[in-house]
Amino acid sequence: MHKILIIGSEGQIGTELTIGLAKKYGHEKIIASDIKSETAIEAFPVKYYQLDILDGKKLKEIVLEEQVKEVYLLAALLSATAEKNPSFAWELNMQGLFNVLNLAKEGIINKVFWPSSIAVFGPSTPKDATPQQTIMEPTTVYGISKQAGEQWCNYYHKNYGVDVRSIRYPGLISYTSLPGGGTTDYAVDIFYHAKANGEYTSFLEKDTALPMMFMEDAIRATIDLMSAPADTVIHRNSYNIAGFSFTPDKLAQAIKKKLPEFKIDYAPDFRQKIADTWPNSIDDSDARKHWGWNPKFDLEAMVEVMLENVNPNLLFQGQ
Ligand code: NAD
Ligand code: AKB
Repeated sequence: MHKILIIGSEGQIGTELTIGLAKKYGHEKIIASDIKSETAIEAFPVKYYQLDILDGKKLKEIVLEEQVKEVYLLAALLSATAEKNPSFAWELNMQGLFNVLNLAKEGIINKVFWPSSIAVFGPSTPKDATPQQTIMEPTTVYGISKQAGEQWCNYYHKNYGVDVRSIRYPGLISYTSLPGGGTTDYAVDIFYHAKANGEYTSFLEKDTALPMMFMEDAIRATIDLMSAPADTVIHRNSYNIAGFSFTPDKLAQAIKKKLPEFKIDYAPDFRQKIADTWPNSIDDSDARKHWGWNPKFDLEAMVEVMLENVNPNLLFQGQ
């Protein structure tokens, strides 16, 4: 019975993907790992290892010991954090990927999931309905690492037959754990502040439109892509997928419909410059055609679920 390893299981995506995979395949098939000393995942407990993805030797030991055949690599520095430490971000985001791809090249594992991002696009990319294949001149270290990572995934697939699959996630919105240092984090933070004290100061301008998605859709997309027959996965760099797009103002209006007293103001910081280089909206027709992608959540449905479920205590525990 082969097993599935998640690296970066304690993060915003990892906490929900670990549970999603455990529900689908059974908790005994799932191994979670993160640089953190212990796991905070209580629902669907799975075996957990403390692992630094830069430690290729320990990674290989765990993979062999547990007979892991499939790896989901989520450990990375996100856009805002990466700008504060570009050389470490490059090392973590690239070397982590090589450590996993090389296990596949050696035939030790069979399948890899590695997430890319809308950050692969840059100021010269068409901003609306950004196509799958287009100009990509990212200006952040995060975007450069994701674009290079995409090319390496394609290279390992074409030259070594590695079955690697990838999605360019938009900004992801969820309530189970806090986001980990991205430019789209405002769209999660806003719900905690709306519930805690009815107001929020956005670090992006009122009219900055960005592509976003509710986490449940992102997890379903990830599991569907990884379960799709190999010959339907045509793009081996990464797939565009889209949920919905909004500006801070539009999100605030949607929250106000549920919490009429809610107030927002704006104090853009360094993340504005990053957001200004990213698309407004994404064309995901190839993902729809090739492996049946179809989002379920729109802005209103997402706002309703978030307001119902965010626990403001989580925000204040992290301070
Ligand atoms: P996150 O920051 O919430 O989680 C990353 C996890 O990796 C954390 O638990 C962290 O402890 C762990 N980690 C950090 N360094 C590590 C190391 N050296 N070894 C092992 N674990 C380490 O990030 P996330 O939002 O869950 O994102 C996961 C992946 O998805 C990243 O590659 C990110 O670029 C990509 N992505 C995320 C989003 C989003 O909106 N969340 C959007 C696009 C792409
Ligand atoms: C970030 O803002 O860095 C991430 C992403 C879109 O890649 N949420």
